[in-house]
Amino acid sequence: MKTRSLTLIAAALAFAIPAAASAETFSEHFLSKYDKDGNGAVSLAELKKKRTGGFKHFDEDGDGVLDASEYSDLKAHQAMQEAIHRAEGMSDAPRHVHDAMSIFVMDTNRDGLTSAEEFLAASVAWFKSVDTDGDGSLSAAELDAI
Ligand SMILES: [Ca+2]
Ligand SMILES: [Ca+2]
Ligand SMILES: [Ca+2]
Repeated sequence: MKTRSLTLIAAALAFAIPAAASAETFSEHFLSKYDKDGNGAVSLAELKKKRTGGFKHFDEDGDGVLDASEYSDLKAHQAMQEAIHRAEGMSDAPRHVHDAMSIFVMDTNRDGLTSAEEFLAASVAWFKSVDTDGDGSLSAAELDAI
């Protein structure tokens, strides 16, 4: 009987994964994380606040810079998120977002560390590249165009 119920669970999972695929678009996912005032768009202030929190989370020793070990934790976390989104059938947008948070982009003084300032500056540059109508906020349409 146990085998039978496992088979049923497997069948249910096989059904549930494609169903989840169409459940959330990239913009819905991004807005749920970043749009704190719920107006359907992400302002630069909202992005900075969320990214500042993210930086503090990964700056484990709290010295204001991401060293190689902290940076590799950040990248491992991002790779895991990308794998989950891929399995859910989301577009490749998460990878593009994470590419903008690469040390090659962020570490502008080339000291091998990412400071909080460098981290935020890269986020602001990314924000401006996605805000194609230049109104200072990221709409669902702009996010889905990534
Ligand atoms: Ca908002
Ligand atoms: Ca650190
Ligand atoms: Ca915009």
